[in-house]
Amino acid sequence: MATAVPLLIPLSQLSRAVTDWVESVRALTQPAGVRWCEGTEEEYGELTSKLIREGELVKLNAEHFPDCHLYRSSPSDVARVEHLTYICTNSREDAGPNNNWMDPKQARAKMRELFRGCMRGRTLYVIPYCMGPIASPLSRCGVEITDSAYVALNMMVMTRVGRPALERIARDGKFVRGLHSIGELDPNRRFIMHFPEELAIESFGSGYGGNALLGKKCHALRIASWQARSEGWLAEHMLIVGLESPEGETHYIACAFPSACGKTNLAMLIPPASLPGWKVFTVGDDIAWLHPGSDGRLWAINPEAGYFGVVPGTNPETNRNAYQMIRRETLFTNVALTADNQPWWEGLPTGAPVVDWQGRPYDASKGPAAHPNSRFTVTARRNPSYSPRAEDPRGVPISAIVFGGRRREVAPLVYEALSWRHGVLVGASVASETTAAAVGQVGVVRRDPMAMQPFCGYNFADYWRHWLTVGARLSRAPKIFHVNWFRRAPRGRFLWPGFGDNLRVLAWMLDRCSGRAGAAESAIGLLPRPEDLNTQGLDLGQQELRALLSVDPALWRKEVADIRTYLKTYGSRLPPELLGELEATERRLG
Ligand code: OXD
Ligand code: MN
Repeated sequence: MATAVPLLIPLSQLSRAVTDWVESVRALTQPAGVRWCEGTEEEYGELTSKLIREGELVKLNAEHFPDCHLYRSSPSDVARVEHLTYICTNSREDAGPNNNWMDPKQARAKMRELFRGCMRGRTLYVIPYCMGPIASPLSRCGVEITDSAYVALNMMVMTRVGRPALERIARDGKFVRGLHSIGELDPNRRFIMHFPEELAIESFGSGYGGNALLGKKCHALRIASWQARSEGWLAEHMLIVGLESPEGETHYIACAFPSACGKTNLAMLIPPASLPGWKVFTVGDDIAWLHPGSDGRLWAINPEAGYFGVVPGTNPETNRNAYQMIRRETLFTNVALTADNQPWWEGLPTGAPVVDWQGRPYDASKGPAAHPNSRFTVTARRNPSYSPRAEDPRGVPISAIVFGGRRREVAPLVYEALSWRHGVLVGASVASETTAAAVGQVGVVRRDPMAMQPFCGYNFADYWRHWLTVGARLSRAPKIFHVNWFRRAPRGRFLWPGFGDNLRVLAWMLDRCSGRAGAAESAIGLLPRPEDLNTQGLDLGQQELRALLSVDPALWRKEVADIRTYLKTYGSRLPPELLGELEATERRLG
């Protein structure tokens, strides 16, 4: 957030296209007032005080959590709603079997009726924002209109809000229009609609981050993935992290894991004491925009400016950086409280909850104290491992792309794809157990290609084709890997320690990128031999290591059959290259 500067031209006069749109939304929604957000610290303080006065925010213990607040959402509004999220393209096939589709005219008419008069008695906030460093040619802008001050606060942390964004919009002549109202927070009158052909989003009836902070999933993934295809780049659900080896060589990697599978932890990884000399720098923890550069490499920016992370499980052991980072200037959503008004969540080694996430006296028989999808919102600048390159307008060059899922069995700890084309199949085949980040059953295995199942704004078949096209333009393409930190022993215990020790696997990858590490061929790709992984200082037996690196042909033949059934649902639009790669895997399995 910037500090206030004297205004020369009022914000509301900087871009005619924005002003006209705001006026048409004002006429439809009939708010009591309109506020153009500057994104300054003063404004953040002012909105926070207003919400405290209105009983919507709780100020937390100022000694232990200075400038931290708690927001409690409606109990029926705690996660993304994939079944109410639509891609509204003129042709149904363009949205694909991976999306809910609605005819854009029908969707617009439906939303118009929901939005009509919905802001009476409320303030309409106009939030001009930039996704990505303001001076980067890779960044893109949008304007969100919302009637939620909580959403406005979150957007000020998660994006670059205010005058520079609006100036850029005036120059670019293009922006994503995001209209949001919490409505009555009625799950039966809740829709998240995307109109990629018009660069527009309409979201009604939810205040939850992924449904309401329109710069995040709606713009930076669903709309941006569509824009990226027409402009020749990729918008991906990936963290970006820089790893500096003891020899001083830094590589950046981009990793796609489904929601709540440890992306924030990996992005802020603390090297274990037994791997001295390594340094880790966070560029982003959730979204990457990847552009082919003129040097044949893939360059990445993080379009976000903050973190909207899952709180439960965060502690000094799992993520020391995040634990430190969220001890001041943090907005918590749906955590529990201790007797002295400190936030509390499952996985904290100290303190005890007395009030649960719904504001009721804590009663263990009623479920967890903090909601499993409770969140922190905090500026990236508070992250002790924030990369000095994160604000670089050119982005960072990517050496490796890593896909992963949460699988008890089948997928080994790590393997390397044989080529970019094979890597696209590996990404397209990602499967993972579902988590609390979305409404629905938790723990069921589903296909989540490139971790984009909830976020790809168009037909996956076209998206995979686009991946193949982008790869063909890269003379120095990143290597592609797959990881599974969640493999279990037959009795259910996790085989791999995870967290900081994941660096051991990443170190092997980087050595593969530099041509220094060995690997063994397998039917599904290249795996480290036990001696290729540094396991020094780990309490890991040879048998466990072998289990982690094993590929069971019988299980994999079944997996390949499953993948084929899944890919075939994309019909004739499916790039034949993917089936070709799948057949080659099948032949290797014998
Ligand atoms: C998120 C998600 O909030 O993926 O990042 O659900
Ligand atoms: Mn995410």
